[in-house]
Amino acid sequence: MIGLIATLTIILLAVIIVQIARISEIAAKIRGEEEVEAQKNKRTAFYCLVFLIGFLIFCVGSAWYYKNSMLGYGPHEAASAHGNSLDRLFDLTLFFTGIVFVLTHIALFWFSYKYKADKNRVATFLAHSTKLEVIWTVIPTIVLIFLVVRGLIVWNDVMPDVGPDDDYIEIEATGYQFAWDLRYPGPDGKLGKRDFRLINTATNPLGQDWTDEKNLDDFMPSKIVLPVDQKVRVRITAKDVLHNFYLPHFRVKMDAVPGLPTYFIFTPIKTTQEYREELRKYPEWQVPADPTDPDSKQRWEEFNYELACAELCGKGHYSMKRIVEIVDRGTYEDWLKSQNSFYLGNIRNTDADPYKGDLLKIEIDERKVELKSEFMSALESDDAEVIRLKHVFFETGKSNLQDISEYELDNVAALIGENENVKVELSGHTDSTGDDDLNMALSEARAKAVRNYLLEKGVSSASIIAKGYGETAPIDSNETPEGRQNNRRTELKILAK
Ligand SMILES: [Cu+2]
Repeated sequence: MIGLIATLTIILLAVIIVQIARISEIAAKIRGEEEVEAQKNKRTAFYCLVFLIGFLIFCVGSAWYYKNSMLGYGPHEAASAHGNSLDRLFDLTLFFTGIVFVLTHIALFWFSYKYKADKNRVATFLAHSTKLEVIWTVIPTIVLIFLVVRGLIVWNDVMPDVGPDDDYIEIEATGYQFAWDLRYPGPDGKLGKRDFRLINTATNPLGQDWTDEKNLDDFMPSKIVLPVDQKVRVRITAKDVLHNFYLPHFRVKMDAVPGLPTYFIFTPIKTTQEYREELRKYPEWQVPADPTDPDSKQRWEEFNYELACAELCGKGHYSMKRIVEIVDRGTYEDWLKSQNSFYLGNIRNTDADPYKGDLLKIEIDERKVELKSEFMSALESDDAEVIRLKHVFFETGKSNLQDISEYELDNVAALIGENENVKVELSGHTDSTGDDDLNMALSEARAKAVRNYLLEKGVSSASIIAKGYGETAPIDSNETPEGRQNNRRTELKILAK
């Protein structure tokens, strides 16, 4: 129906235009060509003036109407430390170009009006005017020098790299068609080495070199989380074509170039929640986020900072969005703890792992924390809780401790030493393979070996007893290799505290 009306309207307009043209032709014949031409000129000149006024009102009006949607205005003040200086630079440029824009438009249309065709007037011929040349060279030069110098000052303020003594977090973003791989350095605070020859889409998307220990704790989250008021350096790279790392709310924008690492340094100064509170003051943000569901949360509540790709890099370009969350220091630390190393989750003890079978420093450190919290909660608990000494290993069929057990046992010795009144039982357990009596003897010998080690480390003999349980207290099935492995174990139980 709408299509039909539109078609009819167009046909009607065409007919009207043709008719007007005909009437003008006939009128021209009657009144003479010249007079009609003069009238046409007058009309056009008048329309030029009308257009000028309408156009300028439209420009100012639309800027006013959309002012709260523009970065740098309304609720969209920059959320980074450097952002404000960039915004003011844009304001300054807009001020000068705005003046030029208005003046040139007024001149253009006013002249068209004032000097419309007049048969009594002859054009002035001006071959050269030094004065004019000087004016239109000197004024733009002064304005441009001012803008360029201001720009350079801001550039030098925003773009320098971090110094050796700076306190900053370094993260990494790698663009590819069509997503970002994000990488955080893990507890050591350092990103590990990469080599493009090691890239494997399935098992090693970034080509991390696992022989570099700095890689072992790196993790790859699905969103960027950063603490407020903390300087951040982002390493930016790309794997295939040109992308662009763009955080509009922080005024961060940098090309991600394959083979040429770039970076950007910024300090977020508003948490996501603080930014939402700013938006909340504006009526256009107080409407349901989902227009079809009036009960959905409001737009300001659903707001999130985002990372986008600002390079038109292919047809899936729009999907390169990632959420950015700015939080307080405590929330950030908790989030860090909840993240798991890519290496430990995907590579550890696979064929790609150069440390297959070895115990790693990060595992030893993690275990120390875990053992301490198990020991502490056993101390606080009213039940006699059992702690499994996961990192105590013996030579097969013997009671000789393997060297790597020392970490775990040194930690146990320290924990008992810190709690003077504590009394513990060390128990040895075997699986059901082989003779019952031999298993009992072996488990006793192993428990004693652990006790002896702890005594050597200065634990008082009154606080530990050692006991062998043989195969009598399994915690898993003896039918499977994993079950049997679980049953061969050393445990610690707190008897008194
Ligand atoms: Cu892209």
